[in-house]
Amino acid sequence: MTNQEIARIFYNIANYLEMEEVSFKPYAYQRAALALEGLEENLEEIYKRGGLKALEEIPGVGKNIAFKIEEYLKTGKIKYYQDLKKKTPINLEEIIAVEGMGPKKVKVLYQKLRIKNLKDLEKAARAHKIAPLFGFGEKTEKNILEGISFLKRSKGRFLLGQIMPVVKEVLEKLKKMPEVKEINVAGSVRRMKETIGDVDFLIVSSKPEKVMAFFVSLPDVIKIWNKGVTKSSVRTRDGVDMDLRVVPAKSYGSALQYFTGSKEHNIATRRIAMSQGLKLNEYGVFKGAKLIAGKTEKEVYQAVGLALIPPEMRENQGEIELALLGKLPKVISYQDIRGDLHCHSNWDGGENSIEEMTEMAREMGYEYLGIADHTKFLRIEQGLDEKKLALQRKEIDEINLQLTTNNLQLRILQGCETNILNDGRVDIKDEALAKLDYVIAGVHSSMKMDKERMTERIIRAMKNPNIDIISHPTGRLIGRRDEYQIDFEKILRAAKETGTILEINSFPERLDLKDVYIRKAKEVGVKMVINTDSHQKNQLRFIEYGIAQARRGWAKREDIINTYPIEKMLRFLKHDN
Ligand code: DGT
Ligand code: CA
Ligand code: CA
Repeated sequence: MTNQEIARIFYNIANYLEMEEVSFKPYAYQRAALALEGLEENLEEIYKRGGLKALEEIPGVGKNIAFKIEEYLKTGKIKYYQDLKKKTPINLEEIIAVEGMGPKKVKVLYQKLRIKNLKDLEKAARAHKIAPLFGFGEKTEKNILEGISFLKRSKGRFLLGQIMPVVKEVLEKLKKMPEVKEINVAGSVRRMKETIGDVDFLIVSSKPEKVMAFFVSLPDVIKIWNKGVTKSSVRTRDGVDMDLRVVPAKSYGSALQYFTGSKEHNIATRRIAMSQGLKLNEYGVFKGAKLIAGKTEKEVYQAVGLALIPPEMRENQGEIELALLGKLPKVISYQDIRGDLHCHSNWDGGENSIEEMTEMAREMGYEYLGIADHTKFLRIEQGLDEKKLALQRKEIDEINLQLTTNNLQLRILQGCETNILNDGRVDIKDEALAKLDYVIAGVHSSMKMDKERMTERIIRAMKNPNIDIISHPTGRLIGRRDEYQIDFEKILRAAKETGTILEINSFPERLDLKDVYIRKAKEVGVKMVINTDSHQKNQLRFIEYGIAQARRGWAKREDIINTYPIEKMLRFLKHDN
């Protein structure tokens, strides 16, 4: 939003000026920034309505500052600010974000210790170089380190799977209010990105004050950053920031489009609009001053000549070009999955019995469920050996018999998740594997191999005719562990040749394959399966996150084998396709 952007620039200008010990001027910029932040009306509107003169009527905005606002509205930047930034090689904004740091302190730190950014600051504080400086001391140094550590924590992004339950709960509560006419979550949550910075809600309301009051007093709110009529921001107990914006009904679609992002997608769609002599912003699509679309997202996209693009695809990765040509792929939907092939039971130390997992699969309306317990190499997880697999087979046969007797469609399949050993063999005899309905293999040890060996290791496993699926193919744990070193293109070629299925693991911290790899696999025609890797029955619900990643990777229904009825799915699994 322009008002906030300009306010932020003015705060920065004030800080630069303060650092240079200019008198009075910093105060003028701060006052203006404060005024802009609190404005109800958008600066673009004000300017359109009354030009420079209208800008000058804003309290705290004089002639000089009004000129700068005009410059920003016209060019997207303010030269005075650019010059200030060029003159000082310090990332002032970054350092000042640390609690207790102000422009004057930053100046001293730069003069004495050449501290230019947050990294420099942390290094100096850790090396105890700050405490001896005049006017600083032990306590300040400690505060700086604490401030930095807090910043890092609060800057940390959340996993989609951590955020989603919170989002759903808030949505439910707000939806129940009669004053809420429309509501949706926007931003990265709506795009189902693997990690989330903050949550953005959008509503249409007949009584915004009432909704805002309710929102900021939700039981989990521990801090109110801002409470206004059109926007409120809060932080929850878990450290999640949430914004709630109220928009007029006639702009709901365009606001949803704008706040869903991504920013890159928005910039590109706006350019498309401009090329057609139209203007697109969060208020609508305009031809001259006339609003021609804005109520729904679909009409907004249509007005600029685009098909409606699924939120998960809005990353400006080529989707807009396809939408222009009417050639968007029809991506898999959240209802398309017929079963889950990677679930653990209490046989290998999972939480629930096969029966309990079966019950949950019924609740989810699945047609099949694959139990794929760990095998013997993973002793900590009580991996199954050949004998135990045979015993488990009996239990599964029995459950299937009951299901059939009761005329239920669901079928339980027996798989297993074997371990790919260092040389690419797996830890169960082939005769035992051949008796199972299917076999998953995954890397669970020696993850730091060099690229060539790791690639060969996985390819060798794929070449085993008994192995049908590779689980979590790149091994990453979001925010904790990088991918293994692998040559993904080579892995894809081998998967194609051997008919091996690559897993899209839905576990919130895995999401592996990730979106870009899914797209590559799809492009070369490698089939995938969306699994949850559940170790507990409720985790079967994680499937939503896997489907979301598949949509972000533009996968269609036919790219994913567990969208097929069981017989066809099994044919793909056993690679006689
Ligand atoms: P996050 O919160 O970091 O996970 O990511 P987003 O995408 O939710 O980003 P956020 O919350 O900063 O803003 C929500 C949406 O608003 C964003 O996806 C696109 C739109 N937006 C924000 N800032 C700008 C901007 O400067 N220009 C444009 N065109 N759109 C923006
Ligand atoms: Ca956001
Ligand atoms: Ca936001």
